[in-house]
Parts: sequence; C-alpha cells; structure tokens
Amino acid sequence: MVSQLNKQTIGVGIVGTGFIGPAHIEGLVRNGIRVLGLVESTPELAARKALELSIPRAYGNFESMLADPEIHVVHLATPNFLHFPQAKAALLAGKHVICEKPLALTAVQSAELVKLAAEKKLVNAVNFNIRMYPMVQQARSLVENGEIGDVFIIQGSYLQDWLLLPTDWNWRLEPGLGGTLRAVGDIGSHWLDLMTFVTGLKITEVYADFKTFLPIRKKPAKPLETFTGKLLTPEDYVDQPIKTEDYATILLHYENGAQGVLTVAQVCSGRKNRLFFEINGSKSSLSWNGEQPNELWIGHRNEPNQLLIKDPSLMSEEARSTASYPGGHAEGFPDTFKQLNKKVYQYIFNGDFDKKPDFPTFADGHYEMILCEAIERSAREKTWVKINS
Ligand code: SOE
Repeated sequence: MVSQLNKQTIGVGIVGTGFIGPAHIEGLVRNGIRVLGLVESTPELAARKALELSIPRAYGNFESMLADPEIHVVHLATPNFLHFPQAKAALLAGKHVICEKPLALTAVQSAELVKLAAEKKLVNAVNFNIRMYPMVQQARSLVENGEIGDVFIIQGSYLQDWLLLPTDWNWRLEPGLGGTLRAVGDIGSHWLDLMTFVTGLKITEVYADFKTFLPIRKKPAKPLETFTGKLLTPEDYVDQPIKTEDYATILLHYENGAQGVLTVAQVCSGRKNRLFFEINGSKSSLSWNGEQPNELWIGHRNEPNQLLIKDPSLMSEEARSTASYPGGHAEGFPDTFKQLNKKVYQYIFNGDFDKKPDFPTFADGHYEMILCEAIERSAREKTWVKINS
C-alpha cells in the first residue's frame, strides 16, 4: 500500500526538534516533501516548535503520531537512547523510518531493527549525511575507478571543540541518554562509516586508546539544546562525574590489508566540526576536510598535485547527482540533508524495495554498532578486538 506514495500524498513526521530535527525538516522542504507533524518532549513544546517551523500538526506524544494514518515516514532526531524503542515502535506501526546515528545503544538492538525492517518490508535509513557531500562522492568514484590504486593507508580525524570547557554540557555526556561511548559514537561513527563508503573496505580488527580529560564536569540545572551551552552563567551548574571518552585514537585493520588510524575528540580548541581524511594508495592519494567541503585534494608522486573544486562538469555521474549547483557555488552541511532525503524519498516513491538502496540503511547503522562495541571493548581490555559482522 505504501508504494503508491508520491509528493502529493506522502506525510512525514519529525520526532525531536533540537539541533538536528530542523536540519531534517529543511532537507525535506527543499525536496518538496510534505512535513505533516512533529512531536516533542512535551505537548507545549511541540505546539511552540510547530508554530516556529510552520508544521501543521503538533502531536501530544509519539504514540499519537504513530496512530495518524496520514503519517507514512517517521524521522527520529531524538537523543540516542530513544532511537531503538522509537524505531521499533514506528516499524511495528508500519511507518518507514529515517533515524539519526547511532541507530541504537547496542548491536543486539540494531540487529533487531534490521530484521524487523526487512520482515515489514519498510524503508529504513540512518542519517550518515556526510556521505552526501559531492566531493566525498567524487572521492568514492575515484577509488572505485582505480585512480588511486590499491588502498594502503586510511587516516584522519574528527575533531570538535564544543565540549572543551567543564561547563560545556549536553545529553551526550550522560551514558543513560547518549550511550556508553561518546566521541566515538557521536562523531567517530560518521568517519568510520565514511571510510567504508569511500573505499568499499570493511574493518577486520580494531585497537583503541581512550582518554577522559575532564572527569568532572558542571551540569546545568535546566535542559539544553546541542551547541547552546555558551548562553548559561556559572551559578546554574552542579558537579557531575564523567565516564565517557573526550578523546580516542583507534588503529584499524581493513580487509584488503590496508592500515588505518583515526583520532576523535571533542575538546580541540578551534576545531569546530572538522572531519578530515586522507587515503594513500599505490598510485595516488586523496584528502578531504569537512570544513572546506567543496575541495578535494588529489596527491601524485610524479606530477603536480591537484585541488579539485566542486564543479559538476568535472565530476563523476554519481557525484554530480549530489550537487545541485554549478561550479563555484558552494554546497555545505544543510545540502547533505537535502541530498540524503532526495535519495531516500525517490526510493520510497519508486516503490521497489528489493532494489539496493543508494543511501545508508539500518544495516550500515548495525555495522557501526558492531564496530563501536569492539572499539569500546578494545579500549577497556587494551587489546586488538576482531570484528565479527
Ligand atoms: C555533535 O557532536 C554533532 O551534532 C553530531 O551529533 C552530528 O552527527 C555532527 O553532524 C555534528 O556534531
């Protein structure tokens, strides 16, 4: 029944409108997709946000949204601990689901979601939006076409500074809400997903080293939206012990014999949201920095290096399909939401759910959970841990 959907008939519900929910809404609106309703932690907040974001329906709770037959797709932009129960309930209610990362808190949970989505034949996506930058897609095409040769080294980092100060607070610091991993689950998961997406290579084993530089932080007495901590004053805080990692360096072995190393941290002054990767192959190298997303560096040994500026006419067909604007017209973070939703909704409207999706699915989210659990175990036991996916 759901395969008959089109832009005129589809109804989308958004769960959570903190930092990332509005990015989902913008990505949908820019694709001409009808966002019908939203739900928040209280009916009052839902009503206020619906007004602010021009969304027609504000549901009193999640169950009412699921009970609405005009809602066909649910976007989960809630804190991590809610992803599993909400995705499960939405699938059981017959809704397609687009979930924020990480897909769940454990690999057992994510495995259940993969199975349930397949049984129900519902579309499922995880918002690994960074895959959708045109120059990342171009990097993937270059690797796929053999331009860099055999992949030797996959290296990089994902660094932020928004949790540098003891007074910086967010639900991600609380294991009950964000999970037992923090920097790795929150941003390392993006990098790990991206490198498998770009190179096509899976990880066989990991060795992780963690550090919590701020074992005591100051928690605000009232709840905060992500990235809004600078607005509070010192007397609004209470001391809180911190168990999750501020920093991790992870050694990676990939299936073709490639070696990898990733550093993630959320305490690096000046690094706002810097995902960086470099891939060194037997012919050439590639590197990309998410804070300058319209540039792809291509390194050569026997000829001058190249800096490819985003220009659809110079890119592969696949990469071109994720660029909406001509050369020199920058595309950034919000555009990745537009491109991811474009792919997911084209797939929904197409109605052939046996076709291989061209967007990250629950299977990718589950793979990430397996990796994260291995990384956590490695850091705890100080040993290499094999990936059994
Ligand atoms: C916070 O670290 C955060 O919002 C992540 O949760 C997102 O996935 C990333 O896009 C930006 O930073």
